[in-house]
Amino acid sequence: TNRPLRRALVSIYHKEGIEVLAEAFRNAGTEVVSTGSTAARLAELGVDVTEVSEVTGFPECLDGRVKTLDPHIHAGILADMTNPDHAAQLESFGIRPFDLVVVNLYPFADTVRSGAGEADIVEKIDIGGPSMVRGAAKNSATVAVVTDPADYALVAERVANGEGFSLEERRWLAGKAFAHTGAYDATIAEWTTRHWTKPASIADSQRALAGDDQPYAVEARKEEQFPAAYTRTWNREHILRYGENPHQLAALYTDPLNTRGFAHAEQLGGKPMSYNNYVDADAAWRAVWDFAPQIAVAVVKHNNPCGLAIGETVAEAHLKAHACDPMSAYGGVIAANATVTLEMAENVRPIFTEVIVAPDYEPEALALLQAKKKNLRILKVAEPPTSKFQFRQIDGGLLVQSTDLIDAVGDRPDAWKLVSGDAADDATLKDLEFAWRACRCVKSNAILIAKDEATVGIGMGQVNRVDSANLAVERANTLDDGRNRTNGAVAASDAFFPFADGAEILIDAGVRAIVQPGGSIRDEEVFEAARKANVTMYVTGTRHFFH
Ligand code: 93A
Repeated sequence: TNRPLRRALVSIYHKEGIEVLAEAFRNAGTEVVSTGSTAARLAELGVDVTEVSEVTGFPECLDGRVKTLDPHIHAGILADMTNPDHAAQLESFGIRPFDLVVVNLYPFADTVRSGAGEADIVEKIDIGGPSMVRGAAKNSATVAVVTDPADYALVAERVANGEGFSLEERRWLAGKAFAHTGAYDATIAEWTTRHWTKPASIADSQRALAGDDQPYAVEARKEEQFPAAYTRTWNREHILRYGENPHQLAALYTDPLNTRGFAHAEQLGGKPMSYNNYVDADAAWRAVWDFAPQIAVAVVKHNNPCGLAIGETVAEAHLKAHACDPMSAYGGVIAANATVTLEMAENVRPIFTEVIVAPDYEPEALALLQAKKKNLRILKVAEPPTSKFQFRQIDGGLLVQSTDLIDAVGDRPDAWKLVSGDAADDATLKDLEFAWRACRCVKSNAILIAKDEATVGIGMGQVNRVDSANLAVERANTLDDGRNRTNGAVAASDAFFPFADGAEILIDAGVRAIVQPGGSIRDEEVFEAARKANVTMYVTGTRHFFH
């Protein structure tokens, strides 16, 4: 089934690696047909090359938009030479078949990422290239197709030894080629559907055609915010050492249209990032940005915060966050939403830490961490989190939701309703606001106790709210120095109290104010428990489940 590579069609945008091909073609005397600048480069390298326009009898035109789109090329690619009728037809047209097609497509994603304008981006939508690739891949019965420069050496070997590829090998190449054009088109679809959204005129016409005189149904409005399918493909950035456990495979994939976001963190020191490092550091990174423009630091372990605080300085925020639960902070991940200072770096130095992530580092801070903490993974991420949507895989499907951003960044709790006790004074209100924002990054059921804009006890991930409340109180009051940190503190609950018992645990522990969504059918019982103890309670009307 091997077919010698006697005639090749080569059209490659990136010319890296072309020397390898040129040398093989030259020595084997392969007939090479090629497009404009590829032909020029091959000729420079001493290959006897035929221009595509010579084969088609038609000049490349429309600024290169039409080069290879011609039956003289495509019949040569698509003729199944194992079929005598195809062979006879080609013969009658005076067209010779290709045995090899090597294509490297216009760099669409690179052009988007470079920040180029729309006209440049559109011009980089390759039409002729994918047509050749798909034609050759369809006709793997007789044609070998190569889209991956990593395979050039393989092609050179098979050109040189005169053997070409077997059917099995051509099919493998065809699969790679279809994956390549599929991903290429998916990326184009992602960009176009994101940038060219449904205009009101279309929505109007569709509504009229459906006989709907209602002004914009809610469902329709929601639907328009989602693409029909998530078409974007992801680039495999690198293989990770292992997954959540050493026996699991893992890799990091990134969005081909984006160089932003946590996945593109710049690593300035330490061991390679592990799967769990990425999960925890990303959680910590998202947590601190809920507080911007205030300076915040989070310490995260196993995807949950074991300390979170805001401060006048980043060093102060870190000390406050660390003090919440120094035992759990061992081996944790630290995130800051402000430049790490030398003072903070000195405080971090004695603490065993897996990862630190921040928008930047003072030069002396970075030097200290690099010199004194060789294993610490130091990450720099220039911008706040970018994801507007979150994805979660379920078996056979994908759940998509918009990111929970309500009450983040600067929203004042004006809409909170006082349901028990006196209105909070400014300091208490600040703590309540802090606690309410902080409980968003705690796995449900979340009960979070805070004082002086720092967490002091966090109850997370429990299957009932009473356990979470007990855990939060216990964590707050088990420091070596025996301090009672719940007395006079405030508490937040990520969702309503279904019964009064959870709230009562907090009240008995001495908290002076509680914020929670409200909405339980037993709200009155919960409010009554707070009123009896003269504890301030606000309901927010929104909740922050986080599973
Ligand atoms: O503009 S195109 O879509 N029209 C075509 O007919 C065509 N044929 C090949 N782009 C086309 N190509 C692409 O040109 C190839 O995919 C390759 O990326 C590039 C190579 O052109 P050159 O050899 O002139 O650099």
